[in-house]
Amino acid sequence: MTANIRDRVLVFAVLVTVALVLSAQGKAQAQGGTSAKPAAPSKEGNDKSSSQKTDANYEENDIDVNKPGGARGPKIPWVIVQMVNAKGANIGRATITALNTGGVEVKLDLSDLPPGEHALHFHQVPKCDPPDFKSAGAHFNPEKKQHGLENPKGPHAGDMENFSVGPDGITTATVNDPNVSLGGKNSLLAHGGTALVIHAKPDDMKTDPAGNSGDRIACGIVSH
Ligand SMILES: [Cu+2]
Ligand SMILES: [Zn+2]
Repeated sequence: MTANIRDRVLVFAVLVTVALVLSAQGKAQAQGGTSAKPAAPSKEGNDKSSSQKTDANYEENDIDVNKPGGARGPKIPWVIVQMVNAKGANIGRATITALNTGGVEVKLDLSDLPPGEHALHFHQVPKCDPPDFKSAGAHFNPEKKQHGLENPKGPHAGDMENFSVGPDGITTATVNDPNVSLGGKNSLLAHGGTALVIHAKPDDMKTDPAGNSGDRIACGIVSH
């Protein structure tokens, strides 16, 4: 009988120990869960730790599509520009990427444009007030040159080749500008940024100051 009682006590003790261990684990998990759930303290903590990261801490080519102005990696900084038309309606976007060879590539993904050839420039003021977009100022020209890729006294840093829009009003054209950067010489992002402007007509590539390219029909701010 005593052996039987001792066995029962042993079994009871083991069960209590197991129960205590399980309950301790449960509490630990519950505490972990509740400390992760409240948005305020946990998120603040995350933001602090991420804001302490400098750009130098990111690996090369580490691109975060959720970061506005997204230039993270030291080698391929890029900026997305939302373009609006004269009515102030969004017509798509331009993606500006710094090229390893210098300069930038401008990839257009736009719709609702008049078919045909159009001028494309960087203008000096990061302000796009429809309908005329005069707020964007003159062509981006930090080197004080004249307008036009074919002008012997040119070009403005913001001058580019024309691009064309299909009969459907859509363009996916890519245009390069070898004379600007996203952080180096003639940076599009310095002094608050610049504006990317599309004109009604093509650029004649030589007439100062704007290549006879007509009205400004679309505009987007280039900034961080
Ligand atoms: Cu222009
Ligand atoms: Zn120009």
